[in-house]
This record gives sequence, C-alpha cells and structure tokens, in this order.
Amino acid sequence: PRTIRLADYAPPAWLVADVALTFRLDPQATRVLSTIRFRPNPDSTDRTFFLHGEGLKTISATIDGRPATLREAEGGITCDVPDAPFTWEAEVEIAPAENTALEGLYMSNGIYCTQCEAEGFRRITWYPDRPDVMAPFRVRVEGDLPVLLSNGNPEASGPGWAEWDDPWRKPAYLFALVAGDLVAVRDRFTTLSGREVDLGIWVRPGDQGRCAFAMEALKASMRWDEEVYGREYDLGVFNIVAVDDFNAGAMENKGLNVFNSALVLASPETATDGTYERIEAVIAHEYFHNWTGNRITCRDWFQLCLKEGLTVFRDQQFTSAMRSEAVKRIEDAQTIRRHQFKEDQGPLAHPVRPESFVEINNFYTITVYEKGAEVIGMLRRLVGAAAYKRALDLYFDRHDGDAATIEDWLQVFEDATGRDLSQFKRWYSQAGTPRLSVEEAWEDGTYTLIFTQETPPTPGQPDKAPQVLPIAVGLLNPNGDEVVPTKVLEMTEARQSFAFEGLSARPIPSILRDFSAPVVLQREVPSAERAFLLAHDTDPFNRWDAAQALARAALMDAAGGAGDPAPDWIEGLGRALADTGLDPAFRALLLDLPGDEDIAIALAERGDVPDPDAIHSGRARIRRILAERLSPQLEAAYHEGATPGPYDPSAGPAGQRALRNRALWILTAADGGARARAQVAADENMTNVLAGLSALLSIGAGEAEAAAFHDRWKDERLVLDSWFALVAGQAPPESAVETARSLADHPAFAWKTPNRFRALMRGLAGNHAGFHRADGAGYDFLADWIVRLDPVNPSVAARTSTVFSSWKRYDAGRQERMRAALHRMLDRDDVSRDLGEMAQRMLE
Ligand code: HT7
Ligand code: ZN
Repeated sequence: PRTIRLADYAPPAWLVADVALTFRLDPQATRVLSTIRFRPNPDSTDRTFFLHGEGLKTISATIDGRPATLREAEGGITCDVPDAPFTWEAEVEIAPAENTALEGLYMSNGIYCTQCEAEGFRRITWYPDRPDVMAPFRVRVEGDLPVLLSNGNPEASGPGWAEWDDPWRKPAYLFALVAGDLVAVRDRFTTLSGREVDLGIWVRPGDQGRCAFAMEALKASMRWDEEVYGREYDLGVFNIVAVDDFNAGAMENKGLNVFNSALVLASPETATDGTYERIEAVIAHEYFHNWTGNRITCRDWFQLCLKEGLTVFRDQQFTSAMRSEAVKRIEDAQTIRRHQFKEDQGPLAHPVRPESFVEINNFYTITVYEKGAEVIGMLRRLVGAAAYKRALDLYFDRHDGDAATIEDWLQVFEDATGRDLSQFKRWYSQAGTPRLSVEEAWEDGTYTLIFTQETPPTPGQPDKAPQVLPIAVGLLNPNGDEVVPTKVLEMTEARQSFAFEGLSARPIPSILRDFSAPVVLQREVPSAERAFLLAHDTDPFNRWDAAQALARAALMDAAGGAGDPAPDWIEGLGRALADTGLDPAFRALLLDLPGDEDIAIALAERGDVPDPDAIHSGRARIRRILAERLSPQLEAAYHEGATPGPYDPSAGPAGQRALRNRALWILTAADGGARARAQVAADENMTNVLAGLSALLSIGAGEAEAAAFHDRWKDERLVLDSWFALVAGQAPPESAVETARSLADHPAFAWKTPNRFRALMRGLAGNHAGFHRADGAGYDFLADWIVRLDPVNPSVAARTSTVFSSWKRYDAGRQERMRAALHRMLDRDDVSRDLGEMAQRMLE
C-alpha cells in the first residue's frame, strides 16, 4: 500500500461549484445519482481529472451530457475533460446491507446511515474525496421509510421522498444521510441574534425516554459557544441520530450529527455517572465542530489536529464550566499520562501533526486529539486568556469557509500577539514526551530552579530539539503557606534556570502546577515532601499528584515484594479523606490508585521488567492495607457519599457517588464483600450497582450477582455491553482468558457490532495480568478475534490491535508471544491496509 506524505500535498486540480445527489434506497442495490459542477482551480496548473471511488458499480457517467470514458486509476478513475467548467453526472449502485466496514452508506438495525470521515464518501459515489474540496450539497432521498434525513435545512418532502439543502460549503467527509424507522425528541433553541433552531434527537422507537439529558447538553453547548467563543449556529435545524453500529463515538456531519447510541441514550436505571458525563462532553464536542472543523475545516488529513485538538480543548473548557475545573483538569492529565504517554513511549509514537500515513483511520489517536488539545492549552497559558480570545476571533474571521493548516492557526496567534511561534511549532512536529528534570539551589534568600529537558527518540525521529515549556511553579514555606503564587516560567532552552529572590527560608516547590505542560517531571522527592504537598499545596493538580506519586511508589515497591507502604502516604491520605471541606469528587481522585498497567509502565521506565502477576498481587496487598488502616475514614467517606432521593447526574451528587464507590472498592478488600453485596441489592442506580459488582468481582466474589445482573439486563444492549466488559475486565487473572472465551460463546456476543466487540476485547486487555498470562493465551485470544474481524471491519480490528503495542516492555517469553501474535495478524495475504499498517509499525 502507498504511503501518503504531507510533503507531497498539492492543491486540487478541479474545484466543485455545487453538488446535487439523489439516493434511491435499497439494502442491496441503492442507486446514487450525482450532478457535480466542476471548475478549474486557479491555484493549480494541473488539469488531471481524478475522482475517488471504492466498490462502486457504475451505471452511467457523462460529462456535459456526453458519455464519459472512464479509466481506472489507483483508488478511483480518471477521464478526459474540457479545459473549462463542466458538469459531471453519474449513476452508481452500492449495497448498504453488505457494508460491514461501517464506512460509507451502511445499515444498522434496518436504519440506513453514513460515516464519511475520513474517506467514506468515496464508497458512496465518484467524487474528489479530499477535505480541501468544499461545496454546497442538495440531496434528495427516496425510500419507503418514515424518516429521511440529510445535511442542512429541509426543503420539501412527500410520501417516500425528502429534499435537503445545505448552503454551507463543506467537504464530502461531512456528508450524511440517515433513513429508517426513527422517532424524534424535539426541542427549540433561540440563538443570541434571535434565530430559531429546531432541534431533534432521532432514536429507535422505545428509546425516546432516554434523550432528555443529551438534549439539555446540546442546548447548554449551543449557549456556551455563543457566550464564550461568540459562535452562533447557522442552520434552521440541528439533528442528532443515535445508531447502534458505529466505529467511533460520534460524527459531526453538518446539521446531522450521527452518534453511537452509547453516547446519547441515558436513564438513571441504565447509565452511570461516567456515561452521563461522557454524553455531555461528546454532544458538546460534536456541536463545537460546527465552527472548528465544519466552517473552518482541514486542508488535508495531516492537519487533523487543527479541528480535533481545538475541539477537544473546547469541550474540556465546557466540561470545566459545567462541572469542577480542578477535577476536570486532573482527569484530563490522567488521560494524557495513562494513555498518551504510553503511545509516545511505544512503536506507534507520532507527532501531533503526523507526516505520513498509509491509512488515515489509524491516526485518530490520543496524540492527535488529547495531546493536540494540550498544545492549545499551553499556547493559551503562554499568551494569556485575553490574547487567546483575540487570536480565536481572528482565526474565525480570517478562515471562515477555508480548509486551513496548522501554519494558518499559528499565524493568527503570531498576528494577534506579536510572538514568534517558530519554536513552539515543534510541539506539532516532534513526537515523544519531554522529560523534565530539576535541580535546586538555595543561597542568601535566593532559590533557583534549574531545569533540563530531553525528549527520547521515537520512530523516525532520533534527535529532538528543545521545546517551549510553560512550567507553572508556586513556592510554599515550611509552614505550608504559599510565599510565591503560581508563576508560569517559559523554558525554551535544553537547560535553563529561574531564580526567586528575597525569600526568608528555603521554600518547598510545587512544580508543573495544573499540569501546565504534557511532560514527565523527573524529580526524586522524599515521601515527606510529597505528603507535605498533599497536605498544603494550593494547586489541586499537584496536591492530587503528590498522592499519586506516593501511591505509585507504594505499588512499585509492593510489586517488588516490599512489605509496608510509606506511613506518610497513608496518614496524608487519611487526613485528606476526612477533610469534608474538600470536594468529594476531588477526594475520590485521591483514592484512585494507579492501575496495574500504570505500574508496569512506571517499572519499565525505571529500567525494570514488569511482572504482571507480582504487580497484581502487590496491588491487592496495598488495597488490603489501606482498607485496614484507613477503615474509619473510608467508612465515613462511604456514608458521606450516599445520595438518597431521586437520581441526579450532575457534578455534585456524581462526585459524592465517586467518593462512596472508591471507598467501597478499597473497603471490599477487607470486608469479604458485605457492603458491595448490600449496595448491589439496594439497586439505587446503575452507578452504584456497577461499582458494587465491580468491587465484588475484583475479590473473586459476586458470581451470583453478576449472573442476576445479566438476566435482568440481557435485553438492554448498552447495559449488556457493560456486563461483557466488567466480567472480562474483573475476572481473576488466572481464569480471565477462559472467562473471555465463554463470553465469546455467549449468544449475545454480536462480534460484528463494534460496541460489543470492544466491550469484550478491551475488557480482557484491560485485565492486565489476565491478558499478559505467561503462556500467551490472552495474546492468542485477542489475535484470533482481530484476524477474524479484519475482513469485516478493518478499522475496529486495527484499533483493537494497539493493545499489542507494549510488547517491548515485558520479559523475553512474553515478547516472543506478543510478536508472534502480531505476525499472525500481519502475515496474511488478505490483511487490510488498516491492520497491516498498525502491525507493521508495532513490529518495527
Ligand atoms: N471527527 C469524528 C471522527 C470519526 C471517525 C473517524 C474515523 C472513523 C470513524 C469515525 N467516526 C467519527 C469524530 C470526532 O472527533 O468528533
Ligand atoms: Zn472531533
């Protein structure tokens, strides 16, 4: 397969003036008629006419009414065209019911729906399927179905047909069509300038009662984008559709967002607090794309972070505003450290703006999305909130209607602030996580911090240059008072010092407050100092980080067989837990012990070879010690976290439940599961039931409760997904593979449905010691299923395969078995481009 390179970008030879499409829907033989008016691109000297297309049966094709002679070319067709504007008309046939890859036009439970990002439109009709070709679309949908939707505003409709008009120029990846037996929950929104927008959330009949929360989230997002970014919605309707078969979370098609039903439907009986929070964030994310992605799109797929990094940053800001800023920041930092740093350390590391790809689907990564958002956060921290706002206003003014680049993005910041961002740009081009080490000096009332930064090599990038690091620092005196409030130090050199003068005593530093840069802070800190920061730091992130570092040290020691954790940690944790002045959600995070894989990564980082079983049993021991020594505080927290009365998913009660359930998880290690069992039986809401069940399963109990849960919820597809994930994820490591095998034999294991496949596979892979069983049975199980899924749904198969990216971390035996599994996925004649690229990169 061909490698596509950023350096080879060339503007399109032909632009599209407008598009008219007619769909005659049929599961096996949908006809797609297209009328596309082309004009030469004045910015290109090339006049080659090329249209993408995949799996299309061409019925007819004409140019200005005369039959066109099509010549096959890689990934599409070419033909001779006039050297002037012309009209292309074609009719093609496609089979949505046969489309298991879920890209292009496909069917989910009898509903026609589309997924065109990144390159799905070429499976619908011949088209220049690249984001820098933008056009207004008119769409006519014909089919004997109650609901026929497409992008834009409804124009006209009658029995069996509907016409839609999207006046905003858009790339083909934002095209959408949905048709079928759906019902709508409706609402209205009045924009700041007084325009009325009809809102609709379309779901399968019976699911209407689970849309209220998503609808409120949508209206809150629309208001927030007006108030904070000055962005108003620009059509008369905004529709969201929930489908059960979806490769990702959701899709921002213009005026017609398509969602994985798991991210729309919620009721207290079936959804957890986590689901509610995710729904709110993803509804906002897709809505925010209307400006950052749709009105201003990407010139090419290398610029993906332009829309995704910025839109993630915006949805993070939204969640902070709706919930707790401190808690959200800690959760985001935790995501980066747990998952993005892991990507950066392995064979799949790539820059926020990659420079080459074989299959673009493989680059919808945590690096592009979440690190992309961190880069924007750093930019905002460096220039300040007011300048950030000026730059964003300029971005919207200057680039509305454009297919833009990272250069365009940085240019608006340079123009709005007068800063030179050429060094900052390295955040987009250099892969890997900078390591920041710290030395200190204290003399005559002056305290100096000397920082050194170094980024380890990543694939294809052996040498790294220094990056701009905003390092937020505060200083405390030995009494715990803050003597220097947070100051952002701007580090640009490989080694650089910063002095603080006029201090009366040597201070205790609080470094990298608010996780001000996505770096690994390498600093040996005595446990007493960490406990001091846990008790006194005014910065919630660093306070939490002190607790995490103490927990990590305890778990690493326990994995090495050490007996007792540092008393500083247990005492500090106990005090913080008992401090009812602290937000319960924050205290819950203090109790969140690093997972087994986090410890494996930390050990590997230190040069040790992690032993998954030793990590697992060490963690169980630490959990028991905490349960015994902190029993009064945990008991109190458990009771404080009770939320009697009707279920309320908002941040306050959700935070209380988080505290309760974290405490429960630890207490369960020492009470034989009594509390957890009672909580499951009390059946207050899905959050508490699943937390109780998870705690029980994690101590090898709860089989009867899990079976009863299954029987009760077996007809609720989203709840059943949680059951698959939980049972595989919490199974005792020694029997986890057998458990996964029997789950795969379960009649409800609909493996072609991505949610179900992911629930089981991700469940097992998240069971660290179970997946990494020494005999390789976990690897074989995953590899067999990935190989089976690959011809059916390459995108999901490739994404699942990334669980093997950690193979170099483990001992020789496990390495050998993981490599063998990767080879089994790769060395097949029919391996997909998606999985082939992933497996190849992991093995390099
Ligand atoms: N922009 C959307 C990405 C997406 C996607 C990508 C590849 C394959 C399927 C997909 N579904 C959605 C979602 C987002 O980031 O908002
Ligand atoms: Zn997005």
